[in-house]
Amino acid sequence: MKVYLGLGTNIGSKKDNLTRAIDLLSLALGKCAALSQFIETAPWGFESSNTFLNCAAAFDTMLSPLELLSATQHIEREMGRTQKSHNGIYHDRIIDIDILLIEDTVIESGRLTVPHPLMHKRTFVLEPLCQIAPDAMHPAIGKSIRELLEELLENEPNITKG
Ligand code: PH2
Ligand code: MG
Ligand code: MG
Repeated sequence: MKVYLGLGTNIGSKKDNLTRAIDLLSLALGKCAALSQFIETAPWGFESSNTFLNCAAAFDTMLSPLELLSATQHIEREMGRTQKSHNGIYHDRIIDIDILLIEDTVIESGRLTVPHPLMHKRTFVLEPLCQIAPDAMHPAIGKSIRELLEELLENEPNITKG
């Protein structure tokens, strides 16, 4: 099935970090079916002097949602990620891999929430995702990625980054 992931990094060699993560994800998940541009964004939700590089990617995978979560977390650790975000407290990171969409699946379990609960509020997620999947539907909100991005930009016309 097709899954959409959001990737972000704001320390180290950011371009290399995203490229390495995509390579490792292809090995663990299956073929990378689409990759957005890498876009520079301002830190959202926390203060840092390190800007982000974000992208979105689609993979064709046979993994179950929880296997997918384990694989992404394993790659984050393998690449040297130490601190995880908790209760909206964010930290600088070498790599963050977030599960955005898994086809039209809706999951709310202790370990995993899909679609990603904040994706529709974040231009750093929707902009790259819209490059590769403008017509993909958010199964809980019932709107396409393009519609969600347009709404977000209308509501926050001055915020083009982050
Ligand atoms: N990720 C966060 C919090 N804030 N800001 C930007 N620009 N890019 C991110 O990937 C990002 C963020 C939580 O994971
Ligand atoms: Mg994240
Ligand atoms: Mg994360």
